[in-house]
Parts: sequence; structure tokens; C-alpha cells
Amino acid sequence: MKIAEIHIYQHDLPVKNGPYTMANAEVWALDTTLVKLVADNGQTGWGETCPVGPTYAESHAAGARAALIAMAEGLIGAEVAPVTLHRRMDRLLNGHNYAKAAIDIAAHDLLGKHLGVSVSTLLGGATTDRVPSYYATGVGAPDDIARLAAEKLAEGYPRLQVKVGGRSVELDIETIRKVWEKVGGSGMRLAVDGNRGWTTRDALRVSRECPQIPFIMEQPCNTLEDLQKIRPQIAHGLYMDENSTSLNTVITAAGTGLVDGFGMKVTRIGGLHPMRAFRDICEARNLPHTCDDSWGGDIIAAACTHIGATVKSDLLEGVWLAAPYIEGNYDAESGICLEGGHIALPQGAGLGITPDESLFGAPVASF
Ligand code: 0XW
Ligand code: MG
Repeated sequence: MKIAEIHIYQHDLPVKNGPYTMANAEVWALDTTLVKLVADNGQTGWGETCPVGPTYAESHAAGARAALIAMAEGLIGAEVAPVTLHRRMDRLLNGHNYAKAAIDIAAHDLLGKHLGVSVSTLLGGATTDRVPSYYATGVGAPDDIARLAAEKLAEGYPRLQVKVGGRSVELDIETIRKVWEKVGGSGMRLAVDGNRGWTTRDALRVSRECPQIPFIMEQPCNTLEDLQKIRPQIAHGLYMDENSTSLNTVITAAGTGLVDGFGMKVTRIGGLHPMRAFRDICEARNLPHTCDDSWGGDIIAAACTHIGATVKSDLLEGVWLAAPYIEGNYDAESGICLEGGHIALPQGAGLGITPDESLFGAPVASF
């Protein structure tokens, strides 16, 4: 089965009750890119990539579309097979994993539909059809975030990620303590995500001043070198998110014991095929991780849920979805459904999502 046509679409995803805030970003609406692959047998597959604004990572929405347009012609006639498809994309364009991921996800959807199996089956097999999620707060006032934490605990979320950074570290410490007052002893796991926003000085101070609160510290500072510097001095577990840009970096981080786990994004690493290798590296080193993305609608949500469903249950830190911040679904009937802090694994072949194409308008480019 070969790729016969590639169609690229742009779609706006406004943030419900916006803005969504992180140490380095404040977003009101996200610009997502969808890819439809049509195979030579008429079968179709969908992919998506949606950077959460232009400052979260080295990616931006128009960049995704430019990279896809640059590769598209060279992908016509390519076999719908993840290994060879990635090699072909790498010969056409260096880097730009987040754009390649949209093709990779669409190819998995297409292959699954063609073979009559779900994407999680293609990825090695689901271990559950009820995948745990986690809730990510924005950066907010300590009392507001503590109230939100109590709400999300009551809703059934097994894990909470509290956003910090980009303001005084005293406020961050107060927020962590107030959240813990609400969720401590409940069994809810806690991550504190600095999104690169703390100096190493701030990260050390937070760890020293909250020694009894068992949170993991996610990407507190900007660089790998910053993480190396704080690693021997902090009392808390350290997870890498934004710095894990490739399998190469992940192998080093896992292999040298730099981190205790990862906040992982499917599109940042290039899609489901490299994500599968990432999952296996983590299992070999017994490292917990999430399976998320920075943002996106039903297609991204389904991709994250399918890979999340294949992760060894004690290593899965959850699948984060933008769904609570998005109005509606691409697929009104079987769109992603998040309830009680858990996600129902989409059923059916491929991703299990049939997007209503009319939502996306005419393609911005077709090949
Ligand atoms: C919470 N997330 C998964 C969603 C936001 O885009 C950022 C991200 C993270 O963990 O950094
Ligand atoms: Mg993170």
C-alpha cells in the first residue's frame, strides 16, 4: 500500500476558559495542522500536530505546515510502513520531528485500517481500555490552584501536574504547599512542572523548602546542563520533558541516570514509531513516563491514548489531553471521551476516529 495523495489542513482550537498559562507561554487559541493521507487503494489515514504556541518548544504552527509542504511531493509513492517512511522523511528533511509526526500518525491510522486492527495493536498490544490521564493546572494563585486540585481529585484524576515558574519562586512554593494540603494522603500523584522556567537556584530552593512533599520535578530548568547541575543536589525525583527531543537524547538521559522519568510528547520525538522505541527504552530502565502531546484535537488525543494503553501499567504516569480545554470533537460519535480522570481507548481499526472533514475547510495544500 503506497501513499497516493497528501492533504494538509489548518484548524483553530480556541482555549475554553482561556488563557492556558505556563512559565514561558500564555495561549488563548491554538493553531493545529491536520494531515490526510490517501493510499493507492483509496484507504485514508489522519495525522495531527499542534504546538502549544511558538515559545513552549522549538516548534510553531506555520513551521509544521512549511515542513510538511517541503516533504510532501517526495512522499508520494512511499510505502505506508513506519520504518521506511521515517527513513524517507529523514532523507527529505533534517529534523522537524513535530511535522514528521503528523505523517507518522496518519500512516499508523492508515495501516491499522488496512489491516483491520487498532493502532494500539500495531504498537504491540493494549493492556487496558481505560487509560489513566492526569490534569495539568495553569500557573495561578495558590488558593485557586489548591481549589482546582481538590476538584480534580474528586473527579477521579490519579495524578496532578501543577504548573510553576515565570514568577516569584515564593509563590510557587506557597502553591505547592497549599495543593499538598488538599491532596496529601489521597494517593493522588503530584508533578511540579517548571516548563524550563526556573533557574537552578530556584529549583534547589523549592526542593530544600518542600522536603516532605513527594512531588516529582518536571523540566524545572532550561537545559540539559541545568538538569545535570541540580541532579545531585535535589531531594525530589527529576523528569525530563522539553529537553527530550530525540531518541538519542533519551538514551543518554536514561542511560546515565540523569532522570527518574519523562514527561513525553508524541510529536516532539517524531510520532508513534519512535515513541514505541522510547516506551521500550523506559521499560528496560524501569522509568515511568507520560504519553502526551503539547496540544491537539481528537487525532492527537487518540494517538496518545493508543500508545499510552500499551505502556506497562506501573510505568504509565498518564496520558494528558487538551480535551478539557477544547469545545467539541472532530468525531461527534466516537471522539475522545475523558471521564473520571480516565480515557476510554477508542475502538475500531486505526485510531478509531473518523473526523468530520467539513470542520477543517479546504486543504491549505494538496499533493
Ligand atoms: C501539560 N502538558 C502536557 C500540556 C502543555 O502543553 C504542556 C505540557 C507539559 O507537560 O509541559
Ligand atoms: Mg511538562
